[in-house]
Amino acid sequence: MTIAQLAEGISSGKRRPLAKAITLIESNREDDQKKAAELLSTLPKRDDTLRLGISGVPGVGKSTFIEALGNLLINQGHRVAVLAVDPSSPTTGGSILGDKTRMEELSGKEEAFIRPSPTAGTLGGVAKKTRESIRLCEAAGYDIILVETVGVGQSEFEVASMVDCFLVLMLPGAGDSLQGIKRGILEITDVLVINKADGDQKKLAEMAKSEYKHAFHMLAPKYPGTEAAILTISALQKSGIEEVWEAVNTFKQHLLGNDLFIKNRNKQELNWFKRLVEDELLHKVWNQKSTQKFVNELKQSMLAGELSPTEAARRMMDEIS
Ligand SMILES: Nc1nc2c(ncn2[C@@H]2O[C@H](COP(=O)(O)OP(=O)(O)OP(=O)(O)O)[C@@H](O)[C@H]2O)c(=O)[nH]1
Ligand SMILES: [Mg+2]
Repeated sequence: MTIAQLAEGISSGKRRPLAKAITLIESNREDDQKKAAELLSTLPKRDDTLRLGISGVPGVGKSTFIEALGNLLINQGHRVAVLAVDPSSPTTGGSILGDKTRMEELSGKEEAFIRPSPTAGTLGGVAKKTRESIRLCEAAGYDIILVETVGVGQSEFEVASMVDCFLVLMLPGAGDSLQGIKRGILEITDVLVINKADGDQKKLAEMAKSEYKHAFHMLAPKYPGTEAAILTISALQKSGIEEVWEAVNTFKQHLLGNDLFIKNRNKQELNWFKRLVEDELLHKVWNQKSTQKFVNELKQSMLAGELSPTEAARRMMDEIS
């Protein structure tokens, strides 16, 4: 299949070519990477979509929530893609979307596209593929892209930097230990959802809600004029899901109304470009054959106490510039 045929297949909205294209961009082979770049450049860029990040600790109910929200959106006429950024190593085997059983109804629907994350490599590598997969899904006519990530380590920050709206799922009772929640997470959160607000956890969830509210008041808002929305839901009982979607939309309208939506996407794109260049540059600097000998000499001199790191860095810069 040629790239043009693949692009045509994607644009026609078929799932098979889309899946094939994602496999192509996930490949690390150089010729595949070239083809992937060509493919991406032939596909149109869309700004009428919504990229929603969904994060939360293992077991908080991400899959159950995505099943409920995804079905609601499809019933409203949307087409929904679910992608994952999974920082877990292949040895621990924690694949985020491995539990497709929790998304049984959604994964059977024609209007849904669910893609498990690639085998974990470096986080930056997985994130790179996810960014490109978002573009492919949009070109294939999916207007809502859910990017799921497990709330451990750096992955939330990666995901927050590639979506329009960042939603965090929390457990009731977690409010007791607000200190335990990384302040940085609240700073990047647009919508905070306390899940499992059912049965005897209902009261606990309401308490957590007011604690989070208080915590947000102590922070500078992510965007001027808006406050993070805080809601309680039960993903299992499918209650409160519509309200979450309303909160996401209110947030999106705020961005659109203040000309921030596109600005934000542009900013994300330029930041990503900058990071790619920096990564490549660093890789080149440390791995280029011609500088290896020089670097080794500098290291020797430093260890022998003949050269300070500052002076060594200065010489290194002179050498490569
Ligand atoms: N009581 C209650 N249980 C829930 C709710 N949502 C999910 N659960 C249960 O919590 C467990 C974990 O749910 P998942 O949806 O698999 O959670 P997850 O965040 O996707 O978990 P990982 O994929 O392991 O990160 C399951 O047993 C669900 O049935 C809820 O709203 N209320
Ligand atoms: Mg899950």
